[in-house]
Amino acid sequence: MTATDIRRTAGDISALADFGIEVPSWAYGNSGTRFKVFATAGVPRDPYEKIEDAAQVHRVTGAAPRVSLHIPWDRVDDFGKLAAYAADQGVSLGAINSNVFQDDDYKLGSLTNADPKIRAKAVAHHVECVDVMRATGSKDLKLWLPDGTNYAGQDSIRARQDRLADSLQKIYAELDDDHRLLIEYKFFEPYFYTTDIPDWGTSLLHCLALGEKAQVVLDTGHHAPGTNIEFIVAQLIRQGRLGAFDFNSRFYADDDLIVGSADPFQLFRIMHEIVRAGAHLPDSRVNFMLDQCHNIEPKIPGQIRSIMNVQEATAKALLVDGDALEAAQQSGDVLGAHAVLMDGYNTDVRPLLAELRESQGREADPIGAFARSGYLERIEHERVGGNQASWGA
Ligand code: LRH
Ligand code: MN
Ligand code: MN
Repeated sequence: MTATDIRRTAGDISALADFGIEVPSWAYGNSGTRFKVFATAGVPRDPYEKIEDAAQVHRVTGAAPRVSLHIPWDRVDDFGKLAAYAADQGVSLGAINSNVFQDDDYKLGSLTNADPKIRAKAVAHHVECVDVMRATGSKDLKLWLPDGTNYAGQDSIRARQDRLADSLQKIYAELDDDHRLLIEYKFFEPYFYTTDIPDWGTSLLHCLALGEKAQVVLDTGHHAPGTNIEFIVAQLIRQGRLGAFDFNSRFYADDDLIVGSADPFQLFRIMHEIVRAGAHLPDSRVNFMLDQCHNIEPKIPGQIRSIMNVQEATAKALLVDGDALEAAQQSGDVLGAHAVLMDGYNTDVRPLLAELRESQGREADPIGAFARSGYLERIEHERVGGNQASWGA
């Protein structure tokens, strides 16, 4: 998208009609920390019920058309059948997330392990995930690597990077032409003396070595407090390597609370970089995903709120007057440029979003629409014995 195109869209939020946000299957199950997992009535008992819940979020928002799966949490016998069920529910299956953090064999690392047999096992898990993608029609394989070390001298930092590069190459070689390998980074947890992919630079270096189908995932919760995330967004866009977001905010143990809940301005600043670059448009292929759990709040409304927060931040970013901003920036008008940005942020976009939903035949208020649907009461009654669907499953 050129600067002229961006100017034409200023003041117009219609681009939001095609702006989809992917929801995670694990948001609907019980979750918590290693200290406590809270139980909630009516949580899904299997991946089918997770998809049914996710479909409710799309029904009332019109903005959550895909569901990410986590393997093995969402393993089923027939993934084609699961994809068909999703289609019946009005959604599709999105990114396939691998999991190398719940197996004793991976105590000293998975793709980085010094033992070639364990590395081969971790690579084979990703090959299984690629097979799942072929069955579901998913295009993105998402890898978060928990590997790292606890003690100085425990393992060679460089050798671990070499082993990782080698394992990643083997996984990359399995991808189909239209597949992508999305590599996530996280600066902490669980190992924290060294983390093997702690930052966007490390992720990007591996992506550059692999090829164009490898792109970086930016999980908003995976940074040190005070990090300027929008700078990272801008830099990855420049390199054509921003593959996806995991949206959340980092105020509960791991990182997984409702995005934009404590710092909506940060979310706006991120979406401003996205909109300025045209990366919100479907052909940019940036996958905007939520990676969240809802521990003390109701889960489906928690997801709906999250979708609304992303929509509000994006709408405000779309309202920033690109012409005025560029003119102020070019002329060195520091306060003028800042004021243009703040005008976008300070606009109440809720009526515009309500109008958009009504124009799509939906209720203006998605939270109210869900509450009135009776869905929550039904699942609380019908689903007995729902499982912990993420950590420790
Ligand atoms: C790791 C992470 C990663 C996992 C998800 C459950 O903290 O962000 O994306 O797959 O949480
Ligand atoms: Mn994540
Ligand atoms: Mn995380």
